Amino acid sequence: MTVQTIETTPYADQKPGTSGLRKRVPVFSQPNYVENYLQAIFDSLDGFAGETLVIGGDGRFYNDVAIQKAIRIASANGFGRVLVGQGGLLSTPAASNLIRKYKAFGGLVLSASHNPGGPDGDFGIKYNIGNGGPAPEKITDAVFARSQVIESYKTIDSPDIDLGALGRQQVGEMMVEVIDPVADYAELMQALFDFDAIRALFASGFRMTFDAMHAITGPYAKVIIEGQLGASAGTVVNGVPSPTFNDGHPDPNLVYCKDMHDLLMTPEGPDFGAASDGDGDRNLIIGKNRFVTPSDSLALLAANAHLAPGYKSGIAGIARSMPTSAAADRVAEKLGIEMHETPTGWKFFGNLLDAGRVTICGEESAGTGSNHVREKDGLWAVLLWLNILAARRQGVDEIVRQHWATYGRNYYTRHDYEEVDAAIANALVDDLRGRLPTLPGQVLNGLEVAYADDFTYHDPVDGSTSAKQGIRIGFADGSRIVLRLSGTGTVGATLRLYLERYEAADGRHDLDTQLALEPLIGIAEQLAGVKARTGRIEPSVIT
Ligand code: VG1
Ligand code: CO
Repeated sequence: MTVQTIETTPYADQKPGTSGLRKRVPVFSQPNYVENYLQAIFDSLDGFAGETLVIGGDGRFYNDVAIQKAIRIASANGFGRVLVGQGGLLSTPAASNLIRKYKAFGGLVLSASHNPGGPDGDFGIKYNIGNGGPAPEKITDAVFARSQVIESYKTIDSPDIDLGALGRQQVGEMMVEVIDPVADYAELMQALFDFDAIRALFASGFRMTFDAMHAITGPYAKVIIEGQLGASAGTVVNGVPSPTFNDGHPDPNLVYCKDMHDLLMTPEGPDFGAASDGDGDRNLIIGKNRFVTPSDSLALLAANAHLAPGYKSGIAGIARSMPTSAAADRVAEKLGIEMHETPTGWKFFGNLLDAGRVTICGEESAGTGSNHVREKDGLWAVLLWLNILAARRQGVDEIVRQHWATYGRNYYTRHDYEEVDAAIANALVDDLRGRLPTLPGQVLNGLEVAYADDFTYHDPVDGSTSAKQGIRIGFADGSRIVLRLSGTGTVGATLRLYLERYEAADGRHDLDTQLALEPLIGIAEQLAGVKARTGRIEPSVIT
């Protein structure tokens, strides 16, 4: 086996987005495309000679091909050891845990999350640093810059390793260890949650359904929920990872999990329903007759976390992404703990978690997590919910209603306009940005604009600044309109419009969400003209 230096030329489009580099498989399959990007990552890092690299993915189409390339390039660049999940599989939070637990230098997470997979579907590569979390902007910017001038990459002429066989295999000077993808993660969950109490809940007749969406969490959920917690066989559905997600869309929302939602709304249905996405970092929570919005789930988990052994001495603080509703802010206020508002994307939580300033983080896009890893964690959220249900001996609906009666309710929705012409989307955002200074003080549909800006984040830990993170328009009554462009799409542009209205603790909490937000939806259209300018009659997805 000899190390080789192969000449190459740059690809212009290797700029990482919200969560690493995401492109269609045909793009990733171009000659040297993966090799260039991996070499650009390694060229942007220092001091990894002889160190450990964790590699794993959600099992989607092209996962196996990319992993073999990554192993060769890691070996040629001087890593000492690679830890890879059996079959090339690792959920995103499990990869984060392995990096931390085995003190790896970093890791490669191969996934396009909730985007569809297959020969024409999406693929993605994300680099995580030694704390287990996504690389900060400083590194992703350097990787992009390097990818634009790359002239060669290093690899080694070695045969493919057998990803099916647990144990050690040598690749050049580097050792590859194929490990059980589930064991370390399950051990971590046992340390955080009261498994006895959850086992007793299931033994008492509590029924749940967990939809793994033919994606990565199937093996994890089967071992933990059916195996260790004793839920009946068949609780986990769609539990075998498929390279094409069975031709589905592994996005745990009310569109792609409609059947489960409908089942939970019937008397015969189970007590609790949950789902996770392609790479296992998102979660959907539905109780009997009650869908819990991700923003509410964040607030509820923060308010009740002390009921789980891992958080019994309380939480240090909460962080949420800017477009996430302010429901969690009210919990932080009551608990007298720090509250942080960060740009979209998990990488912005890393510093706050590392500094011990926050314990629980969340995003409106179905992501919640804690300081146990440095990624959002779908199964963690499900297990924390189960722990809370077991401890409180109440149903989800009752817990949610009591929460609103204590803190008030933040009605919240997100309207996505997908595959919009990029030029139209950019012009629309630029125009609105230009008019922001004129808005404060104006009264629109009876609501007074309190502030209007393009969100700039000042990281309180490292002092870095991230500008242009999304337009925020706040009203005197606490309502908000947020507009931003997605950084994860692979076709055209996706416009995300986020709408929020606060109803106090003694207000009405039983309104239909879309109706409750109708006045704000009207104002947003008046200000941004998304429908008028894109020619769309309605959003592609409403969550
Ligand atoms: C979306 C979500 C964001 C999330 C990101 C990655 O980004 O809005 O909250 O962090 O996906 O999630 P964007 O830029 O498209 O709005 V995942 O599950 O891909 O790792
Ligand atoms: Co994901």
